[in-house]
Amino acid sequence: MTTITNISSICTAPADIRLVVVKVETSEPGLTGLGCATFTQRPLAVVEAVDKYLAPFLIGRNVSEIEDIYQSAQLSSYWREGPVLNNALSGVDMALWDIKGKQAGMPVHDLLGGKCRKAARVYVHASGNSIDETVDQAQQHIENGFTHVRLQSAVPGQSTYGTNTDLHTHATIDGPTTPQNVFGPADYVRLAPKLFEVARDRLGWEVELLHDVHERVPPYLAIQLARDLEPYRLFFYEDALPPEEIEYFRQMRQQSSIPIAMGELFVSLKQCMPLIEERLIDYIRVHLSMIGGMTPARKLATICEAFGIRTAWHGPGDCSPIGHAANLALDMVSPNFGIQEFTPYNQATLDVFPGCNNLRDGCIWPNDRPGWGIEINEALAKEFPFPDHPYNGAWPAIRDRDGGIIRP
Ligand code: GCO
Ligand code: MG
Repeated sequence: MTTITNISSICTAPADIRLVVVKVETSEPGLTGLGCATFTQRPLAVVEAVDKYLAPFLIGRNVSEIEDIYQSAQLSSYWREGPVLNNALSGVDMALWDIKGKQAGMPVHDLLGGKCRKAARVYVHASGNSIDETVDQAQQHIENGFTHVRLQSAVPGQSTYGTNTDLHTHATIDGPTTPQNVFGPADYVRLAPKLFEVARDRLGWEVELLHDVHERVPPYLAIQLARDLEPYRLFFYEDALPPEEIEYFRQMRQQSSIPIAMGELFVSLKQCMPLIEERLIDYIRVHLSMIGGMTPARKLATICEAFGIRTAWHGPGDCSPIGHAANLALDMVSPNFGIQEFTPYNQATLDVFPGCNNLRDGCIWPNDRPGWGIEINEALAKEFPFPDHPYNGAWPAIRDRDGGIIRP
């Protein structure tokens, strides 16, 4: 029997974004696994949960019992779920899938039933401080072979998600509201249709365009914008409402034919169920480590398949290459795959994580090596310590012109 002998967390930021990767060591010499546990706004809380709670609970367990380890570890705190505990659990869970793959000599997608496509088509981000800047960048992506591009453009003088004006790092949380952290939902909702009008004009109708609202507007404006964007034939309309307002998807569905993608703020599989059961969305886009890892995510993929909902797993920069590999494994095996969000790696990330999946022809390709097929160079990882971050990673408040909080 192969057992868990050690569980530890590796903190690294090769792209200046704080990543947490969990390493599980086993009684078999040289056999280790890696899992993504990245909650970039609260990484040290996750590290504590791994080191102080999961490690003592799980050392000695049989590595083969992934499902039972998942269930028992989750219930070991009695109160469960939430992004901190889920990320900690995901780190261990993904590492165990990596280990199982290495034991079997198979990539994880083979353990899950085998590929039903050769690669996963991705969407990338175009963002700018003006509409023209955004569309120029989209043009570049298209020239580089991408077929799906998400467009975000800043409202002049305001902090707007997905653009350079979205100042996660330098707005002050209790200082005066500066132009940088002001956001007017109505201004943004007026601008976004113009962005897509220009984009269709300049880019044509072949390219697939996407947009992320980042849960920043009240429900009635999210519904209005859905209708206003309809003529531009978006591939999907992303995270229009926060998890607290999901009942409004019913009205959005009735009033607009725009394809709806939702889920990056969800922190459990069960939270997704009302939207799935009523077929209120077209794409599920949870962040795998935020719902607890591969074990719940593969169930979610299958549940969605039964309801005709496609997958679009969250793939931002604050997801380690191990997390991206887990996304890709599901993309490979899911008949209901829709699209994969992807943030191209910088050179430092490629160096720290040898084996990163390959980006080519607008798709990511698995490397077909056992497990995730990705290693970590721990010595090099240490050369990219967490950057200093205002409030140690907490996000600054985004405020309406009157000073009221905007609730993403
Ligand atoms: C996306 C997301 C991200 C999140 C980030 C939060 O669609 O990729 O909205 O950009 O904001 O993951 O840490
Ligand atoms: Mg998003």
